[in-house]
Amino acid sequence: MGGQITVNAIQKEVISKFDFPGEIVECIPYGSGHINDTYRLTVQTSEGQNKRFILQRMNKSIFTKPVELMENVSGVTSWLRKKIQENGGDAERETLNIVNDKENSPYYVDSEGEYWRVYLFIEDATSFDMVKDDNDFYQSAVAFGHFQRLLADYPAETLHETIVNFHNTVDRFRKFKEAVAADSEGRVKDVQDEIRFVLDREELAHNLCDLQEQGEIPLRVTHNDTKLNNIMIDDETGKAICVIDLDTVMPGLSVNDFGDSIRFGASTGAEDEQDLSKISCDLHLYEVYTKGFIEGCAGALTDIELDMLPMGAILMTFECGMRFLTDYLEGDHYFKIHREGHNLDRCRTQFKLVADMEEKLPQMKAIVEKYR
Ligand code: ADP
Ligand code: GN1
Ligand code: MG
Repeated sequence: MGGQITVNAIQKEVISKFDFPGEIVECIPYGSGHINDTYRLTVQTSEGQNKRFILQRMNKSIFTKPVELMENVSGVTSWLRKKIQENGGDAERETLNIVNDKENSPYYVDSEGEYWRVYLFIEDATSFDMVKDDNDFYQSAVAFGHFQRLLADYPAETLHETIVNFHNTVDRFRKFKEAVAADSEGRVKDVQDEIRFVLDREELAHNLCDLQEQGEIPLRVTHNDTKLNNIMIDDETGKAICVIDLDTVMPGLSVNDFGDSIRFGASTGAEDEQDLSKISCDLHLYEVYTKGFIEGCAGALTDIELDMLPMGAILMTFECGMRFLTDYLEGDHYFKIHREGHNLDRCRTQFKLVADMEEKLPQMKAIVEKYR
């Protein structure tokens, strides 16, 4: 193993269980995901070429059934690979590629019982934490819409529900109230305004769940975590080439996939911005995404889905803010934090966005009308 890297004993063990094509010369923490521990590995081949890989320790306390999760990822990536090849695409860059371990398993369980996986690194492409130009955002919208279309006939009954009730906003509301009642960290007294913001919106929390229960809105195979940094944009062409982070691909609502992208990408500030005066929903970016998503879905969306797109944006933002606040109240066990109060900062940006979108709802609806 090369001298420039420091890997701990467990990482050394894990790396030794995969057949990398040379010597490991670098292993660094990578990306800004909130859930898994992600590393970028660089391997030098005997010809002196560098090859890179993503090494991830899956978050077992969140994804409690990692074997089932990897069954989903294997199934979905094989399905996508076939479709990409049929369309003459490059399956090494346009979907995630799992690298099996030496025993031909898609994951390795280390001596401490943690689950690891390796993906080919998607080269010459970037995952962004903020929209840098309209085209990137438009392309990501087309790609997320297209992703849903590619999976439209996927046998949904074979997918495991990797996180039960993941976007069940009513259930999230219930869990939030439990966290407030328990007040395990004594933080309730400091966040009265934020708690009130949630409690005032109990009816809102029901909106899409009720439609789903009544069978008014279809369950589809969706991504469920469509933030901008879960898509790779080609450095040269500016096209969104690959949808990544497939851990939550499950039956879900297309409006939630739309909404989660708006929540993250159409905000004028970062998800954890502390200066709330910088946070609002940029209606221009909202329009850019709406156009791209409707095009990417290519006629697959029903009238009710189209009607509910703006509500999806409000609800995903509300739900996410509520999840950040719940985690803050429970002591920050779920989302990775990098500073004191990080989840509270994240919650506040989400609620600022919700309030702004509530005001802008008529304009958001009018924009959907323009493209349907
Ligand atoms: P998390 O669930 O923690 O968000 P992700 O699977 O999204 O984990 O990975 C975190 C980050 O690592 C991504 O946002 C992206 O920047 C990078 N990443 C993940 N997979 C790849 C890949 N195959 N090629 C290049 N970068 C990747
Ligand atoms: C998490 O894994 P990542 O960082 O792409 C979370 C999403 C949240 C998002 C908020 C499995 O996404 O649901 O919307 O953080 N993923 C999981 O940024 O909970
Ligand atoms: Mg991610």
